[in-house]
Amino acid sequence: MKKALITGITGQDGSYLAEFLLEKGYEVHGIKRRGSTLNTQRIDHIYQDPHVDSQRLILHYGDLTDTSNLVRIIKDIQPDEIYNLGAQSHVAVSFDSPEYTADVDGMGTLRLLEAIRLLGLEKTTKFYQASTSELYGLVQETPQKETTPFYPRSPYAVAKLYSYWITVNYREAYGMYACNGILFNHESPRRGETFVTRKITRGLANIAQGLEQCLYMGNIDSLRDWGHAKDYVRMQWMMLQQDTPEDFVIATGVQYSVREFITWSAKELGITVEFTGTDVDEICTITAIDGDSAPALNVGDVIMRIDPRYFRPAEVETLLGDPAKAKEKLGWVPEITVQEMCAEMVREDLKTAKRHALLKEHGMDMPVSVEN
Ligand code: NDP
Ligand code: GDR
Repeated sequence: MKKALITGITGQDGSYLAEFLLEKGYEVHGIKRRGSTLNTQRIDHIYQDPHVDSQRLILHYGDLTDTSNLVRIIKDIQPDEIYNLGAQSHVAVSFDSPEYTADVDGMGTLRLLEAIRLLGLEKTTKFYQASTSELYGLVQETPQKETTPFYPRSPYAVAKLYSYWITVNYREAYGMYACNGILFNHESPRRGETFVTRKITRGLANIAQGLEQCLYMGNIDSLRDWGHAKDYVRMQWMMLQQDTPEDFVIATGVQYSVREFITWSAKELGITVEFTGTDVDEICTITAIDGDSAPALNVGDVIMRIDPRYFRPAEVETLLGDPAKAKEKLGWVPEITVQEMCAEMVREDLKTAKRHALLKEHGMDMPVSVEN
């Protein structure tokens, strides 16, 4: 039985990858952080009781900032594959916590690679690094492909640039099977609540049910190439099944604006909207309502305003990937469109919002977190 170790198993990608590898028959190990509250919601449905035999999902406490912890875990497991998905992954937050982001997202990768080397596993353990389209930042070429020069625009992207190159370096220096997936934005109903797509689908679902008043957004002109996380974790695994390690861009090859994502999400709730005004005065107003998903709303309601607090000190305005290499060499093509994904996210968030609204109606008010 193959053994995989996933850092960041409690995150969006980690949870889908764990599911995927369990289905493939792997023994899956994951590193989880200790928190003051439980943080395993995304993997609770695949949790396996450690007291029963044949447990194939095993969690270990750990942290990418803790070298001895990582060495001990890897020594104990002797994994065939390591997927380094753990990161402080929020670009805006990286401007607030640049040093911590560098430590986890940059040095964390080095710690794992060194652990593999110190333990003499460089010829047996394959290594996947979660690289990112944020490396392109201020884009030098469109669409972006494996050979496009990098120009990172945030402490997050600069830390990930270090990880990208240290992964290439360990491959070249020590002959390790180590590779980078340069993944463009990918989302799902499990996306963290403060990334833009989920903030929109969850926010609008809450507004439709009368649990929130208005969505406050940053740069809605921003253009992204969005795919579905399920499609992207499949590719992470495929990259480690080749004869030789290589780096791949994973993207859909189509880009849309944040404004368009808001329009689709509203449509899924039966709401037609229009955007008026410019810059920080731009607003989004309801022009028609169809169906019964938005009982709390009326035509003319303003459901989005701009709040400059969500502007970034340096913005990545546009990203568009060219996945031709992944298609040609690995036969990978995304199966879920961004519009299908948006609809799925809205449906899931609406279910939750309806539950909260029902509780509220019966006097069992559970505050909805609007921190974003
Ligand atoms: P998430 O933010 O959903 O998950 C991040 C994971 O990393 C969580 O499990 C988190 O644990 C864990 N983590 C955070 N800090 C540490 C630490 N110090 N030590 C160990 N683990 C830590 O990210 P995604 O699943 O969306 O992304 C996975 C990876 O892919 C990340 O590296 C991200 O930067 C990268 N990436 C993501 C893209 C995307 O669009 N989603 C695109 C390109 C790259 P906890 O649950 O405790 O917070
Ligand atoms: P990104 O994702 O920064 O691309 O990083 P995010 O969803 O946070 O932002 C995408 C774009 O939307 C704009 N935006 C807002 N973003 C947030 N979060 N909140 C807002 O209110 C808002 N308004 C507009 C942003 O300015 C940006 O232009 C994600 C992360 O998953 C990274 O870890 C990963 O590496 C990259 O995707 C690829």
